[in-house]
Amino acid sequence: MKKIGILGGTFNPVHNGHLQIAAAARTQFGLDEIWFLLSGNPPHKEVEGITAEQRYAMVSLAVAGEDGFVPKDMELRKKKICYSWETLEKLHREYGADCEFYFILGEDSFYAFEHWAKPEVICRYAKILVAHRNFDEHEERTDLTPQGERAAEQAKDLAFAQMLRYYREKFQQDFFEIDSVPVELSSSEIRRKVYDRAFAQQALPRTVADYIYENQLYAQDFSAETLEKTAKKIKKELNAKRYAHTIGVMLTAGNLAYAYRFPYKNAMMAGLLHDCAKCLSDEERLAICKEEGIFVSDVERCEPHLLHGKVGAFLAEKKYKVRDVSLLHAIAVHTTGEKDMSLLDKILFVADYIEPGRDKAKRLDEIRSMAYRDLDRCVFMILEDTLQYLDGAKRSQIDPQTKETYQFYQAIINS
Ligand code: DGI
Ligand code: FE
Ligand code: FE
Repeated sequence: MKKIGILGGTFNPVHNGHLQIAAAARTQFGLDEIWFLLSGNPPHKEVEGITAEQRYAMVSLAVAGEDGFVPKDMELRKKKICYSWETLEKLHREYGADCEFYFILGEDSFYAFEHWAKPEVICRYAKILVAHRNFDEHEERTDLTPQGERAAEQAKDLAFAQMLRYYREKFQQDFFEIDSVPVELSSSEIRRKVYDRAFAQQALPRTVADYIYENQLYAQDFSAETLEKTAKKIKKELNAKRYAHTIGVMLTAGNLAYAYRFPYKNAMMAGLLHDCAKCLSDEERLAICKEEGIFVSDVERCEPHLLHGKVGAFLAEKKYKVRDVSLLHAIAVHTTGEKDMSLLDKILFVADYIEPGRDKAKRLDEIRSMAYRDLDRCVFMILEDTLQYLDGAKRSQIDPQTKETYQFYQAIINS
C-alpha cells in the first residue's frame, strides 16, 4: 500500500509554510507522496484577479524537484463547491485498492471539522493529520503579555489534545498531530507583502516569487486612464510647483520600478498621490486626524507638516480609491521613512528626493546614481543628509521615526 498525504487548499499562493507541513508530514508518517489538491474557485473564498491555472502553475513550480510532491487539479476547474468528502470518495474509488490516504488539516479547520459536510465520510477513507499551526490564514497578534501568551498557548495545547481524543472517539479513526512546524505564514499576508523582496525570499520558493513578479500578480491594477484621471484630479489640489514635483516623483518612481522589477503603474500611482495632503493647512491636517482617529505624536503636533504622509494615505484611500495597502503604507511613511521598508516604500522615499525638479540638496548626483545601484545605501544617504540639514535648521524637531530609520539603514549597510 502506498501512503498518500492530501494537502488541500486554494494555494493563493502556495508558500513555504505549505511545503514545510508537507515535508514534516511525509517524514513523520513515512508518506510516499503528498498530493497538493487545488480547490476550484469556491464562492466563500474570494480568489480575485488570479486564474486557477496560475495557482496551479505556482504549485507546480513549488513542488518541482521535491520527491513525491504532486500537484492535483481534480477540483480545480469545477465551478460548484467541491466537498472534501466527495473528493475522498472519488479518490478511494480510483486509488483505494493500492493507496492509503492521510488527510492533512490546519489547526483552524481542525476545530470546526465536525461541522464540515459529512466528516464521517472523510474519516472512512482517510486518517487525519493535524498541523499544530494554521497554514492558510492566521490571526494578527494580540496584546497578550508574555505570561498571558504562555497561558494561552497552554490552554490551546490542552484544547487541542482534548479535541484529538474527542474526534478519535467520535469518528473511530486515527487523528494524529503533525510535529510543530516553525514557519507561520499566511497567503493573505503574502499577497499584501510579496513585492517586499526580503519578505518574499523567506516566505516563498524562488521560482514562485519570480512567477508572481513576471505576471505581476496581487498588485492592484491601475490602468493608464486611471493614472491620467488621477493626475487631473490631483492638479486641482496642489499649487503649480507642488504639481510639477508630483509629476517628477511619479516618473522617477516608475523608472525605479523598472529597475527593481516592481509593478511600475503602482509605483507611479504612489508618486502621483504621495503629497496629496501637502497643500492643506496644518489646521486641516490636524482636523482630519482628529476626525478620523489618526494618531498624532508629540513631534507631529509641533510640526503638523509631518502629518502630510499619514493624511495623504487616508485621502488616497477615501478620495482616490486606492485599496492596495502597500501603496497606502508607502505614502504614509514617505517623509520619515521607517525601519525595514518594503520595496515600494523605498522607491517612493528615494523618488521623492531625487526627482528631476530637486536641485537644492547636496551630493544629489551621487545619490541619484546610487538609487539605481544600491537602494538601501541610497535610503541611508538621504537620511544622513536630511538629518544633517534638520540639525542645521535649528527650529525643527527631529521625529524619532526619522532617527530610527537612519539607524536601521546604517546597520544594514554596515552588515
Ligand atoms: O513633501 P516633500 O517636500 O516633497 O518631501 P518630504 O515629504 O520628504 O518632506 C520633506 C521635508 O520634511 C524636508 O524639509 C525634511 C522634512 N523632514 C523629514 N524628516 C523630518 C523632517 N522634518 C522634521 N521637522 N522632522 C523630521 O524628522
Ligand atoms: Fe512629502
Ligand atoms: Fe514629495
